[in-house]
Amino acid sequence: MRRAPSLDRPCTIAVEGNIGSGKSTFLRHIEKLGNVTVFSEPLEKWRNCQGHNLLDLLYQDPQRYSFTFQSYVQLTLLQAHTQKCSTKFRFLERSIFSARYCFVEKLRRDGIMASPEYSVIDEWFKWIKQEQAVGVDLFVYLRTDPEVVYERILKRDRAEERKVPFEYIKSLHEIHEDWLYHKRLYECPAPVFTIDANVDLGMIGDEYGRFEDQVLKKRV
Ligand code: DGT
Repeated sequence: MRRAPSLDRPCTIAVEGNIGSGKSTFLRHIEKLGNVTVFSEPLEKWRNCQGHNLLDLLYQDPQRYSFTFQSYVQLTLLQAHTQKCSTKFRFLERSIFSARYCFVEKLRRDGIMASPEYSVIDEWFKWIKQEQAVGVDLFVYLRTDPEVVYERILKRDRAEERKVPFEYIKSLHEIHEDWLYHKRLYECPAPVFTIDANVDLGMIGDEYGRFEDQVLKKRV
């Protein structure tokens, strides 16, 4: 059951897309427009949970640490969803929905996350969805080709991601596509605005402008 958004709740927009699709770049642009609050992905929390780099542990030993990682991802994204803000729009980098429907889904399909671990994450997720104010009004999908984001990941050379294989990125792409574009995986709890994010990130202004005209200006 979805909670009805309260009338004074800001319009909540979750920015989604494959690893390296340009979510941070998009959000840095949006932040400059003013009258918005941006909750960036809690990556630094994932890298330092009481001194533990959970992201690194996840990639080093996914069988052992995927449950640990997804538990903390779910908590930190819930914290982002429920943070108060006084602006008309608030933007989230990712959401509990993509964590569950894309990443946990991938771990389950690959048999990396054990079935009881998956069930516990899923029960938490269902409880959060029902009991907490995690409603999203719109998803922005930064749509990319897996080859393009893979190049970007190699180029940015984030230490934890050095061993991520192309196959992983490709199948995460397919899951995002099935969820947000073809809408044939789980539910999509809000409309989706798709942006072509293959364009070089330095020249993506036209795509961003289309979003501002069709979404932000219409709702002011
Ligand atoms: P951007 O700005 O589009 O380049 O975004 P990224 O790539 O900095 O951010 P994101 O969320 O796509 O990924 C950051 C890292 O965290 C990346 O190695 C994938 C990982 N990650 C994010 N969320 C989850 C999750 O729920 N589960 C798993 N297993 N990994 C996740």
